[in-house]
Amino acid sequence: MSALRFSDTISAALAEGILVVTIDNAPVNALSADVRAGLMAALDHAEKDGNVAGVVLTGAGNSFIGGADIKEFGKPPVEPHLPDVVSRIEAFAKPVAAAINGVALGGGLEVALACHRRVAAPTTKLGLPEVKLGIVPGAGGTQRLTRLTGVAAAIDMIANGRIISAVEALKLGIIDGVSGDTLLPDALADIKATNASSLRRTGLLSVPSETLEVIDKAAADILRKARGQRAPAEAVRLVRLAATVSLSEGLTEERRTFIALRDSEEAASLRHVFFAERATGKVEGLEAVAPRKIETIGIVGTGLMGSGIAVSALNGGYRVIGVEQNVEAAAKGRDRIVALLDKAVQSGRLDACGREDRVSRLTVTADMRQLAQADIVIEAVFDDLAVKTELFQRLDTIVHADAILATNTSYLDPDLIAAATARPERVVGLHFFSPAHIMRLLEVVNCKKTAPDVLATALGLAKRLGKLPIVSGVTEGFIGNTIFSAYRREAEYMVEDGAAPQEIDAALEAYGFPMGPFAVFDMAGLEIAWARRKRQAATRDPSARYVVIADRLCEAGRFGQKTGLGWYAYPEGKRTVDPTVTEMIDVARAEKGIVPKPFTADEIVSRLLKAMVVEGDALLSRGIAARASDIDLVMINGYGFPASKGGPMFAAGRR
Ligand code: T1G
Repeated sequence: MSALRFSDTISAALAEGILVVTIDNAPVNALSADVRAGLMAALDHAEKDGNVAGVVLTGAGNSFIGGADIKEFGKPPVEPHLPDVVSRIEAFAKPVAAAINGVALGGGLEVALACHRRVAAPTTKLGLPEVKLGIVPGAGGTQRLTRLTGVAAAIDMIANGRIISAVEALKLGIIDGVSGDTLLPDALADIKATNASSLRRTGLLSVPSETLEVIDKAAADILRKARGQRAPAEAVRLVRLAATVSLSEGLTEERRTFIALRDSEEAASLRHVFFAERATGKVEGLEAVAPRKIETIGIVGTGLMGSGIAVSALNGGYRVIGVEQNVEAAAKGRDRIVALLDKAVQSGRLDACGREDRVSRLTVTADMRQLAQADIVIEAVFDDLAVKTELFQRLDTIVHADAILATNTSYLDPDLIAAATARPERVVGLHFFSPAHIMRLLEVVNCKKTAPDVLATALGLAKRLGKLPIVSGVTEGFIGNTIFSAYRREAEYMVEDGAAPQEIDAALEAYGFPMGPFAVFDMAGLEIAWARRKRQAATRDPSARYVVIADRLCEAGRFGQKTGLGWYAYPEGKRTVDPTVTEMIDVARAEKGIVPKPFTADEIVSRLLKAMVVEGDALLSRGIAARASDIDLVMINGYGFPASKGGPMFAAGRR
């Protein structure tokens, strides 16, 4: 096959009269300006060369095309624009097929949708995830996908940004075939069998008809979940439009909407989150450090946290040895873990054979010596320094020399735990967030003595567990709880200054939090923070402002939802403003001679943002957090901060 080159990233070769065009733009074959120009040049060549009977597009490496080049957003667009490339493919006189390998996402799937044939490898993933970036497909996705799948399925895929398998794509009519191991030969055979005089142009198909009831239900599901985000709602509108206007009208409206959203605050925030997530695993000095091999994970304590961690580890493909204090507790722990797996099966997240495979890799025992087989042991026992220290000293005598010891402590000082062991360099913190098998966030605590390869191993393990690892230095509360304490403190200051708890909650929910702070405190239980405040009372700075209202709620036995009374009352479980609390707040203000002043929602949000940013800046200057975007990700993934605002550090910078 003679090789042709059309740009830095686009090459081609003629195979039996078919021009096979390869997109090679590492790492994900994003549709950069060079890719777009190269594709146009390849089409020019295919058009003119009489030896070319058809074109096959495919990607080098693990992607067909990973989407438009997100790094180009925010810069002046460069021609040829993607919609022009896509329209040219669809209108091409000779047959064009997509041999889809790896991933076809966003603009990548839009290019494939404009092809006349689509064959995918069995492991291919396809999707239009633009809403996760705060935008909508901008190169025909809402109009062409709908013509293949119908409105309801297109709403589900596009407005949820759902990624699907090749098999599902075949079922939905998005692709024409799934290849065996020979994607390119299958695509060549398919295109050769295509009748060039009656090419199936997706954009010219009519939208399959469906009942309005099915469409309205799909739309309602989305709008309920969208919680004020614009992109999902716009995606629904554009998909529905495809069924009522011509292709060109639909494409024009889609492009207008895409450009408006691309330049929106929400899109800028979500792009920030996208790149922030990919920066977290990059720790200075670890580039050349080889992680240790982890095959077996020991977990001491299979209670709420330990069982969640065990399920995460089983999902990551590891062997898991859970350890409890006695046989009964071990049996209960095992039941707890298996129950979580059964729940995953019931919810359709796990199939029966996946469950069996996980159970086959699980051991729960009262015999701690079995941890000699573990490559890492994670402790999830009672959060008491003596208990954890004594445990690690026992583990020192059991685990093998290269095994890592990880503490899941939330508030204790892991340096003290490490210092009590024979090998402090192998101790690291892994602060999971409950429920540990669901929450992505994992604070990886880099202790004073933690060896670089231990930290590198912990980061690699986190990724295998499907977690979002954020490296934190050692400070009480690490990154998340430190910022959250500042947030809580400022919210209570504002109550003392004149804002009602329900006003603060309403302001934060309007901003995008699923729940305001006082509702969260009531849900988590007020006694936890109360116990910590009592612990710190002796060392608290007497000159620092201190709000007694929460203490008085606890002294009155009002611990939150679980006692039916907290900052709110919960008659029949319904959160309700309680005049008793209003009265307690008035008394507390009067004792300090505070004349309550009103707060607007924007003042409330600004003041809480500022409190988080001041704390975040302090963590950065102390080297506890490596970068501001890490702090954003912790607050988004652990504390409900709306991703559509980008996190506290980003949002404050944009205000
Ligand atoms: N543009 C630019 N860079 C990208 C990129 C993209 N679309 N996707 C990934 N990267 C970079 C990423 O920042 C990282 O860089 C490296 O590639 C590896 O990424 C018109 C407008 C494809 C499934 O939303 O989901 O098309 O850190 O660590 O785990 O309608 O990347 O190495 O410097 O994630 O193997 C739609 C986004 C765009 C897909 C690969 N497409 N990407 O996962 O690698 S909008 C998306 C992903 C659009 C059209 C609209 C994943 C992946 P660095 P990675 P991975």
